[in-house]
Amino acid sequence: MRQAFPLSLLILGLSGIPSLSQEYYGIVTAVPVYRTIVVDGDVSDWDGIAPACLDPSGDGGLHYDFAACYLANDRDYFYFRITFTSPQPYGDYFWYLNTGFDTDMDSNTGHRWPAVFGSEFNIQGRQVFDQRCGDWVCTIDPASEENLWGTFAYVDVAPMEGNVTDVEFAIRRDLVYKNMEDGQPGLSNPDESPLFDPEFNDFILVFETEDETFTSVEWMPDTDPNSNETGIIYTFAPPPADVPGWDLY
Ligand SMILES: [Ca+2]
Ligand SMILES: [Ca+2]
Ligand SMILES: [Ca+2]
Ligand SMILES: [Ca+2]
Repeated sequence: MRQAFPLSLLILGLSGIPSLSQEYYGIVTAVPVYRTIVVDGDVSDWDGIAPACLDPSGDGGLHYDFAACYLANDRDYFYFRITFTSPQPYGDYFWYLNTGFDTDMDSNTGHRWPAVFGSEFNIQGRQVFDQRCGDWVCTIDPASEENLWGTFAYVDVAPMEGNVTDVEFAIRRDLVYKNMEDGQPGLSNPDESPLFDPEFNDFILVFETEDETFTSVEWMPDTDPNSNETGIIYTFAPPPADVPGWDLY
């Protein structure tokens, strides 16, 4: 069940002055950005887009320390970019870094994280995992290297090799919970419902990294010290208004 987000939090998020990283904690509201991004590892196409969140240095996990993230969308894709505090080996240890999506904006549904956050799906590397049942991966078949660890869809990611400061991602807005053509991985609920419900225009995402025991170490945004909440509210930006067509006259 999707819940309306408490108005007080929305007001807090909107009134925050996005100048100091200390202010990016708890629930953060991103400014919607309509832009098409090429996922090629070159971040020049993000020029002029302000960070949706900044993060302190030194609070990272085993391999990764978040510094910032950037968000955008066009008609077909949601794009995000993670910036690390220094060059870090994204493609070599991506299973220590997760991006969770709370698409019903209800922290009590989906997979409950150590923070107050309930994700319906999660992205790790190029892989997308169904978490609507509450488990880490909602599959019938046990996860294995052969069944791609429960992956049911892929996103575009670059770069996937070397030490990098920035990683670009693109996920199709029309993805559905559906088994792949080869039958993998055996989703427990392949109901073909959309990941991003077209009835709603917004969702919450969070970035997380872990230590060597896969224990959550850092979050972006940092959790609210009082409520343990975290997440960035993103609302899909509409396409730029069409220039009035002279052919109408
Ligand atoms: Ca690019
Ligand atoms: Ca950090
Ligand atoms: Ca949820
Ligand atoms: Ca952090």
